[in-house]
Amino acid sequence: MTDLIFATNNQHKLREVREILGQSFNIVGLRGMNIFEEIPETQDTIEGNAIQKARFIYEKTGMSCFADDTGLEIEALDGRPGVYSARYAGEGCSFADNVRKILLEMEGMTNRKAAFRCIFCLIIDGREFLFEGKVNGEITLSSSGGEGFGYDPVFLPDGYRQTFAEMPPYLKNGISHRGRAAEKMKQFINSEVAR
Ligand code: ITT
Repeated sequence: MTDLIFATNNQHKLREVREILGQSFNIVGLRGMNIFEEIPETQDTIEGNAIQKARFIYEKTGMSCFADDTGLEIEALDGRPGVYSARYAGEGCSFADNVRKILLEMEGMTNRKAAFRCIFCLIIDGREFLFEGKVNGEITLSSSGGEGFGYDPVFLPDGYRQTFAEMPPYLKNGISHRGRAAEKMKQFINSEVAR
């Protein structure tokens, strides 16, 4: 069993990653470590924030850990909300506030192309490794579905007729940005670390 701390305060991400990595990994979230403080996320790239979050927790605990930073990049909005996806509608905003804001900004736009991009930063014995996962899709005209979190109700992955929020979790995890990044990290750990 591989023990890893997941440097996240987002319980949805924690649930997804546990499901993707499976039984041979023991993934402990920050609550499980009794860490309740906000981790600084002050970089202006997704990579930079993933590294910053993972380093913060590694320095605090000295234990193997990883972080996930994710952004929704919308072509017609010049890549926004991107690295600012979490607080796009302002400090303390809800997922619904963010969704409302992008739907409003995109009103009347015909180019609805978007992608979720996710970077995992893994730190083991002080060594850092990055893994990327990306999924292309479109922003729908309105929200639908009650699964998932964040922008899932308005993200329609290419090749599917359901938004991420309309899919059962296993289906989203099988094709999502996070699923792809986590799968790469899993292969790396199984082949390079856990031999
Ligand atoms: P941590 O930093 O504690 O991990 P966070 O929610 O702040 O949690 P991010 O900085 O990566 O995470 O923020 C990305 C935001 O993008 C997140 O708050 C959601 O609104 C959205 N997001 C991330 N992953 C998503 C997914 O799989 N589906 C839909 N929206 C997602």
